Amino acid sequence: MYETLAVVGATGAVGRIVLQQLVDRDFPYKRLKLLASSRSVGQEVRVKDETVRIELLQPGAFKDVDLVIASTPDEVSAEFAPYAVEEGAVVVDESGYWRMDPKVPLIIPEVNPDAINDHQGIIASPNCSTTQMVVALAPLHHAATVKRVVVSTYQATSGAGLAGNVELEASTKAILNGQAPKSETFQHPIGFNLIPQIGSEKHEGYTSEEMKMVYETRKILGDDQIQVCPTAVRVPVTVGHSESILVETEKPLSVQQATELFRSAPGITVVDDLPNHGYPMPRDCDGKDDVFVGRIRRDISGNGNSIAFWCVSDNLRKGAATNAVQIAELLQKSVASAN
Ligand code: 11C
Repeated sequence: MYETLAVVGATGAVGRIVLQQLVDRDFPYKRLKLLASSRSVGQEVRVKDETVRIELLQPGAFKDVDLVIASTPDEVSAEFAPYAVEEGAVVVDESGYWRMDPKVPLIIPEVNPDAINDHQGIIASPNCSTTQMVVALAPLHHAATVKRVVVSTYQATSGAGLAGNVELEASTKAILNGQAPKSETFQHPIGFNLIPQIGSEKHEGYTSEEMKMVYETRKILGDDQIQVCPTAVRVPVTVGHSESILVETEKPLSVQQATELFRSAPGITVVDDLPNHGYPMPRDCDGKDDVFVGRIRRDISGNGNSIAFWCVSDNLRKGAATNAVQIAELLQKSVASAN
């Protein structure tokens, strides 16, 4: 067992859920250490039946730590993860910094658990919009080989952290009160709006968020031939990313076969009853750990090898905290079976 667990970034939108998940999932550890930047040092956080004081994230902080779950901006992870590993810890990292490093496994436990055996101290958890899409694509890929994906996302403001939700509320209130809404976290006012830009320009007019969906999907599914055409859009919803996905497979899949594959895949709940208005929506998925799939239908514009569906997941849970804690559970199991 990893005895001393450190959570880095425990006061952020994802870090708070990591702590809650550790309790809810009865994650085994003997000692918990919370680390953060100087802004949060000294704050006390209640975890299960103990009060833990936040300590400074700095070299030396990991000398007594075995396992780290970190939710920080990329530049923070770039700096601390190497010294955490040097000091003897294994880091499960939720930032984008390490994901495409060939030495770093990028893991969704339901999809590619065996990749954990190759870790060299850092294990990355994917971007939220990638994770839910790949959980849904994996059973189709294994049965029929995914060739091409066209995806449009409808991403919640909490993807930008607590500040994103604060801005949505302030922006909505300002507009309702006839005032000019501010936009500091997002590029434009988010109240009563949609913003078709998440991240910065990265490649041929695609944003960094969109290119994460391209590169990370290929790495997790272990297939560089998969073509992904993403459009990532910020929407005025606090929690729960939604995605409209069209997937083309090498072998044809009927709607019934695709539905059966979704139903029997781990981590997926199918909600698909259009006549009775049954389909996944962010409000219903908030606070849940699964990836929800519905509106499964034949691509009526295609040649018989493509399926369209709708996919929703809590971006702070399966898209971030839950996946990271599941990776940590996988590590615990691999350590237990090695002993
Ligand atoms: C968003 N997907 O919704 C982003 C947030 O690479 O982990 C997560 C960024 C990342 O804004």
